[in-house]
Amino acid sequence: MRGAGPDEIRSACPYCGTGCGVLLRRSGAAGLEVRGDPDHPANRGRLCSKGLALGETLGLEGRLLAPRVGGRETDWDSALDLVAGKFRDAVRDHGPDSVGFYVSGQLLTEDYYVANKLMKGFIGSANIDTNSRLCMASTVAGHRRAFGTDTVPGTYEDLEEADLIVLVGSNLAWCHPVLHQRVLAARAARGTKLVVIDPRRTASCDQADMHLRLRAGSDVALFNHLLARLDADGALDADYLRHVSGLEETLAAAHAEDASVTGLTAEELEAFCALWRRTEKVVTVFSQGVNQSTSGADKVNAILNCHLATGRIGKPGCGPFSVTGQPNAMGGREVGGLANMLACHMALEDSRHRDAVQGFWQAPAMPQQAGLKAVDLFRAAGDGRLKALWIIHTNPAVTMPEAGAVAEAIRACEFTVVSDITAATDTARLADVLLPAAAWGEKDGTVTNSDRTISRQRAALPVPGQARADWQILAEVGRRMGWKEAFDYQTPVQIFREHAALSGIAGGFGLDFDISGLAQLSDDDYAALKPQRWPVTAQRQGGRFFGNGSFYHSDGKARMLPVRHRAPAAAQGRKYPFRLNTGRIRDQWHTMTRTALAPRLSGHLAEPFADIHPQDAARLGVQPADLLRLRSPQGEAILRARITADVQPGDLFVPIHWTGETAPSARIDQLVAAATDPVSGQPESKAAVVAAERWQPAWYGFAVSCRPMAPQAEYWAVSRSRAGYRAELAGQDPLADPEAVARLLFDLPGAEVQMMTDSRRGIARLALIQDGRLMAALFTAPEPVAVSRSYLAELPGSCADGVLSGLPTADRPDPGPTVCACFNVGANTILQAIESDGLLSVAEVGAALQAGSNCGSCRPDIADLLARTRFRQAAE
Ligand SMILES: Nc1nc2c(c(=O)[nH]1)N[C@H]1C(S)=C(S)[C@@H](COP(=O)(O)OP(=O)(O)OC[C@H]3O[C@@H](n4cnc5c(=O)[nH]c(N)nc54)[C@H](O)[C@@H]3O)O[C@H]1N2
Ligand SMILES: Nc1nc2c(c(=O)[nH]1)N[C@H]1C(S)=C(S)[C@@H](COP(=O)(O)OP(=O)(O)OC[C@H]3O[C@@H](n4cnc5c(=O)[nH]c(N)nc54)[C@H](O)[C@@H]3O)O[C@H]1N2
Ligand code: SF4
Ligand SMILES: [Mo]
Repeated sequence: MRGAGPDEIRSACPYCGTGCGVLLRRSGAAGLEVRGDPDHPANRGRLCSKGLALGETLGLEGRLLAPRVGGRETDWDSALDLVAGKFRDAVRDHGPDSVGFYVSGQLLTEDYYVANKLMKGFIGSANIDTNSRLCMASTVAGHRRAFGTDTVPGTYEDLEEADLIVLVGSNLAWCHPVLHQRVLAARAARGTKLVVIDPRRTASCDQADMHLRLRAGSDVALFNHLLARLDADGALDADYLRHVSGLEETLAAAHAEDASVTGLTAEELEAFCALWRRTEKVVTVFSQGVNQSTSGADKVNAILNCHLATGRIGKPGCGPFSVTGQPNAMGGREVGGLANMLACHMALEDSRHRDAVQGFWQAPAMPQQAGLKAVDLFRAAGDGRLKALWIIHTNPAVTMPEAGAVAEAIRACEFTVVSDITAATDTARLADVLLPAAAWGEKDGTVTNSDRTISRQRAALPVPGQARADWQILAEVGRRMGWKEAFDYQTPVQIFREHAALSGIAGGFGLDFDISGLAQLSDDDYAALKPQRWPVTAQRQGGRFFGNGSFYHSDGKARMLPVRHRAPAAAQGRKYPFRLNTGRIRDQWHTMTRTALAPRLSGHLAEPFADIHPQDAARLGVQPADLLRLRSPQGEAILRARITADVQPGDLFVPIHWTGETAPSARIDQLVAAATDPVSGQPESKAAVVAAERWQPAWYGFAVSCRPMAPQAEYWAVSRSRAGYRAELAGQDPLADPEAVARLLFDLPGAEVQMMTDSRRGIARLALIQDGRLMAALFTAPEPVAVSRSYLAELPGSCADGVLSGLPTADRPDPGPTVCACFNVGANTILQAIESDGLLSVAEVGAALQAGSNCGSCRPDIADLLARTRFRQAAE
């Protein structure tokens, strides 16, 4: 692979915590070509579908380009004076705890550092929390309980040196695709065993040797069982246990556990324990199936207990490995972005640490205790305790549990500010002031990935409109609140140096996070900074932690912690019989403000859905493509049913990505109760309870259009296609006048309407044509519309022949839903090639069609298609 060319700029991907390096080259006016950086240690040139499509998501469409107050554009001076004034007044009249910041693990370290310094050191409150509360908080709590600090002990190389990788509550194949590719490559090279622990069958199970479909929330029982078995079999590491306290109580708790709550068979449990016991090099990778739970911190400690007791930590190919979700989740932990942390892994509850940070910052006021955690922060905003709230780089009206109440709270709060790059988000719509931020590709700073590697993000595009980098906006407000010197930053490197110097003080206290070796970095050094793993001091550079058995508790030992299984907070019952699991899909990022702009990323799964088991579907009378209505005590949703045995009977799975902008009835966090882990404060996002029923509208619709649509129906979902937009619709009131619906939906007063109706079957098909070109088309029917969607989605803009049949013609075959987003290859194209060319393997499909030959994220889907055709051929 080619190294960086002279016109290429090195940066890092803004999506997941894998932290892949990218090379950016300017192309066209606002365009960037993006490829994987062959020299970056996280990815060595690889990228996944989302990283590869970055270039398609950078246009100015939908961007917030000027400050807005009360919906009106204004200049920076007015907006910033207003924000600083409101925060200053609230602090003066009601005290520092009357204001709050809610920030994001997607902020750059420099942005994050300034936000934390402003709130904790100068406003004097700890009311700054972050979406990492919904993401990493349980791991942070678990690490601190076991290690005395929040340290990820291992490195990515451990994934390649392990002989057994256990994925717990992690769909690595879709959520950290490049790491998954590294795991699969190592597996091919050395036969690494792969175990997936997940109640649901996911793409990560495709190449797994074992899939343990445990009951939701029962991970503690499983790992306690494992620990008890390891003990009974004499497989503990007595030597390493000299560095560990708490063994006896922990073993007692483990032996008392009843593993039957996992729902796994004795054979499954035995096979898993035996594999663990006989494999020296085990890495346990975990993420949201562990963290997002009311026993999240206990799940983390149950996993850490097994690694500590067997000394499988801090050595090549060994260790617990929490993979971070957001690109700078780790950086946020470093700067102390959580309401219960201080900068640089120092502890808010430790007065020596508080004094040291206060002295370093010359800070007028430091909070003495933890601030409000995310769920409580929004409750305080809703009930009037918070007088001013600033939300930066996150979309809580969609992604917080009880999202309906959170939206109400944002609306109710006297003064809310939102910094975003997108003008219309569910959260931005509720704010008093909108501040336009510079986006990825336009700004400079650093991020830290899952294995503690610090990388530079670099600007390659001009900052559009009046947008400013987040750190600049925060520093401006700090200065206007009266702290001119403390926030006198002109460039991000000044902030970076200050952060690195402060970490030296943490290092002086013997803490892990110490990058003081970078505190003297010149501007040029920062410009050229290569990816490097912390710590970075005169004595040490990167590497693993804990191999030598030295930990950060006052006795220098690690702690094993007795933990016991607790069921999820909400109990299933007659009224709410289903367990609602939520998570991610391969090609979308969170609330889709950026990924939904790339047509090829929308082609994989174009509509929100609920996975339901065939038995449950049959019981509820739900047919394929029907709509489902879900109800919880908190709210309700309507989504497409996908009938699949990937979920267990009684479980549902719904993706988190759809919003008021893309599918208002599918905002799933409206249904999720805000039950939180008592230790970490992290919400239980994966185990709400709901009722489900078939939702029978009067009509269903499918529409395509060159231009944005304005759907008005009980159910709708829009997405991007290469030719424009596509939408699913369903309405409760009988459709008296389809043409009137089309006119409203498409707003094309000049277009000629061709219509075909079949009143007996209640079907209508309309094409809107202008200058001989198809502008839009609408298909309605009393049952789910059966047309060839991926074919129709490509038609707008072309001459309109034959569109009303809804079916592909010989010269325009239907590619089917996108499987390979890199080369835009659809399911039908692949199926056809499999059949006509007799293709037998994923590699042969790649050779014939390119599909799956680039990032690899779709290889599991291709394997599925191969299996389906083989199955069909066998049955014929
Ligand atoms: N494509 C894509 N990738 C992403 C993101 C994205 O939005 N899109 N977001 C990024 C972010 S911020 C994050 S945090 C990560 C998240 O990455 P992951 O944690 O891998 O993703 P999720 O889909 O949230 O959940 C993982 C799995 O937990 C399982 N699970 C649910 N309940 C339980 C349980 O009780 N026990 C166990 N063992 N498993 C359970 C679910 O079935 C699901 O398959 O992804 C990152 N990467
Ligand atoms: N039910 C359920 N809920 C969940 C989860 C789940 O698994 N299940 N997962 C949770 C997790 S792990 C996470 S991390 C959260 C994620 O949830 P959020 O962080 O709320 O979602 P995003 O869509 O990433 O929001 C990022 C916002 O920042 C804006 N933005 C982009 N670039 C910039 C920039 O440079 N500056 C500024 N100021 N703004 C920018 C985007 O337009 C967008 O509005 O969701 C959580 N919610
Ligand atoms: S795996 Fe994909 S989303 Fe994650 S950092 Fe790499 S390219 Fe970006
Ligand atoms: Mo996350």
